[in-house]
Amino acid sequence: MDENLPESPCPIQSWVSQASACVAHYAQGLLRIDAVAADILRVRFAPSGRLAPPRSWSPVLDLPPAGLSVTEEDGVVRMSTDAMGATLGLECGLLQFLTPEGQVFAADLGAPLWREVALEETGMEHMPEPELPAGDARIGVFLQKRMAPEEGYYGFGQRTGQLNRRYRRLTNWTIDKSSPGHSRGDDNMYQAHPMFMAVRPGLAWGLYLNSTWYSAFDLGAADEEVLTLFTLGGELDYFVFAGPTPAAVVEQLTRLTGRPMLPPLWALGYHQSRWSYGTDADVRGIAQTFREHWIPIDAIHLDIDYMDGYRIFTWDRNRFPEPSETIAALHEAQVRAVTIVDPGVKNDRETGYRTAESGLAGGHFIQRPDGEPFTGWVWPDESLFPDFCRGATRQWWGELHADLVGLGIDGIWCDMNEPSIVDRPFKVSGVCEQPVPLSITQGDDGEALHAETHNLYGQLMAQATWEGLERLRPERRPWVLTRSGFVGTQRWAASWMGDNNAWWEHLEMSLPQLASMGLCGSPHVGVDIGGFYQNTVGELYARWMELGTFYPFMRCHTHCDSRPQEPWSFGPEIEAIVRSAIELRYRLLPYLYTLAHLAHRTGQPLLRPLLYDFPWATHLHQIQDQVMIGPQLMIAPVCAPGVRRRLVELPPGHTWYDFRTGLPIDSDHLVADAPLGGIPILVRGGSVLTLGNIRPSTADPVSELTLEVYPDHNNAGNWTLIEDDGESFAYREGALCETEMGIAPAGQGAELWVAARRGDYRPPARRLTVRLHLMQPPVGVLLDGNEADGWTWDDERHALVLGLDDDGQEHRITPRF
Ligand code: MIG
Repeated sequence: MDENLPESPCPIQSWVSQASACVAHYAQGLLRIDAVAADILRVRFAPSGRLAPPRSWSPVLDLPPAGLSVTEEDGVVRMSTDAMGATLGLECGLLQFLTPEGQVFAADLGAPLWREVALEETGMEHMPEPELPAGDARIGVFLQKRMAPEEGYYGFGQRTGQLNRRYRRLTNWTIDKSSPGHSRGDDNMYQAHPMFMAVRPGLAWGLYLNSTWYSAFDLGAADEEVLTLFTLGGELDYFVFAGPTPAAVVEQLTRLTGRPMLPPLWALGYHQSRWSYGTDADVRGIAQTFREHWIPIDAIHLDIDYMDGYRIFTWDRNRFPEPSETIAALHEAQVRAVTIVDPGVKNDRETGYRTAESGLAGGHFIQRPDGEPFTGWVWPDESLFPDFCRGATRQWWGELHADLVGLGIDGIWCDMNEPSIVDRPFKVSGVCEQPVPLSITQGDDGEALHAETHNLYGQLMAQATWEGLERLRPERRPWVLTRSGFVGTQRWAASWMGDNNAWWEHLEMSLPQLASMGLCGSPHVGVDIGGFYQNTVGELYARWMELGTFYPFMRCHTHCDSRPQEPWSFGPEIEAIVRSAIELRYRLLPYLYTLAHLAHRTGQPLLRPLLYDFPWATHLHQIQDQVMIGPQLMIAPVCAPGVRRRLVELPPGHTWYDFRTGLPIDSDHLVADAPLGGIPILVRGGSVLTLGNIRPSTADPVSELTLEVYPDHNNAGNWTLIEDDGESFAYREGALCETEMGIAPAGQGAELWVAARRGDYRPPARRLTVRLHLMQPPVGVLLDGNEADGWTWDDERHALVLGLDDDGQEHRITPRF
């Protein structure tokens, strides 16, 4: 890589300050720094001296710019906003960033460099053309920054391997990581997130490399203390987030690239899938068996076999004689229906296949330079591929969902959208990948090369789908699941991590994987519970379901060749464990749904690594087999067979409670019992955990709400339960119900206060049970200052229990000792 490096672009010859920007000219190349917000600086460097044109499909939103003050002193240009600073040395051309206190981070080690890059030097495989397209596409830009010795590097989106990626080299290019699935040493997967946060004692800062081209991070792999940013495309464009905490970085990233969508409530329930429940009878049978076995469920997924010869937006009428009746039967059983849709449109011009015809007529498919549509092979054999970079194509794609919406389909599952394409029919031997040529142009007027748009294929498909559903059914929030994605996909879709294996290693890997997604602003994630490839066994299935209870997106899914993977498939003992795992999911829904609202407001992930909530507890940052679920719960799953106990680290500064026994633990760690069906679940002191009753599906309202109150040392803490109708956009106009509640000191103990409800949404009438966990039984209890009767003391769980009607008024429950 060191050969033919250009001369340094230095020195900087001139600079000017504009409203919220500083533009500097190197001897060769242009540098522009924009304060897109007080806590987000954008840096662009173009060796050619001209910046790339804005793209309609850019993942970055326009934010109101912030003030940037720029001064020069002793050969250094100093820039500052209210929340961060930067300095640029005029002679050396080095840029570095500063906290308001003057702490340096993300400091350049050299000026940016660039040179022509050969295809073989990249990680892009199986490309149909021998070289990168001519021009900017093959100009790689490099920038080296110093890695502080104590910094860990987290995020990077959908990855295998460890939470902390320091010392690795990672590339960003979406591919179908298909059979036999992914494993630990892999690099690219289905989604690309050129985004990370660096965490050191006292400071977290973030970086988003705003390039949809092939790009890479070297995180000290080549040189221990050197971070290298690399991208093709002839321009380096990156955003630096000031932090200073991991939570602040995620907030900044999602302010810039969009907040996560708010899923409908049902989508947080349990989903059952396999490749495929392939007939009307299969689908009805699964729903019915769930009901007969009293196992809660909210959704069943229909994989590719519902279609007629894999033609998207059609049904196989032998398997599903009357799809509307199949869907109605599911709805009757309070089960939602999700259908898969692949981007490949069968290149069928003979049989009056409307999707192909209307797409060809509208010019919606990716075209070769000769004007003929590009084709490749997928499930429907030779297929055409929509150009989702075009606004009119996204519009057309959205409308194609009208029939599915008309049938009552509740959600759309976008698969194969990396896009995944091969060179011949799947059944013919010797199948090879056949990616879209990088030199093909996409977008309105062919504005961009596929080399630039490739990584966005899945994101734009998800966007087109979400927007289509929104237009077709504006009264309901769309729900879209996507396999491929990019930074920004969170605005439109949930995602799963693709084709895993029924291996303990993959159960374990799901934690750093999903935690990393959350740090990249994509909170609604899950993996195939039980494993996709290969046959799972009862113990692994039960352990996975116990963990899956806490996945933001909880779905069991498996390959067409694997054995049945429904909750009852492994005998009554496993079924009982799995039933209670799913029941716990339903009890947690009021909490999880509040977390989904918080994610929608600030990006905060539902599932997150310990470093997110305890950035100051640096000794816990490498822990990846325990995660937080929101700020109140911590789980410690079992990730190996035969294990019935495990070590649990308890972050300092809090009393922790065992969720099952309700009892406090006074230590910084614990060797916890973890029988099958009983993975350790801990509650942080200071929490008011809101639990609902068990119900067959979210179609039944919560009829009993339990407030589990866990006082901390200081008898403080509060929480706001957020509710709405679970389905519509009315929450945007204030149809919300927010109930603030908290813990306050009272005598030698703690009391609970509940504020009056706020907002225009009224939940259905229900009972409220307060369970106040205390060290000793009280002698009496005051409800709103009056002696309460009817309270009890739960001796086993050390809790005072009091029931009342949830009337939405202010209440105070005070124990007397
Ligand atoms: O070539 O639709 O990751 O979840 O079951 C395989 C069939 C295509 C890959 C997805 C998987 C899905 C399967 N699909």
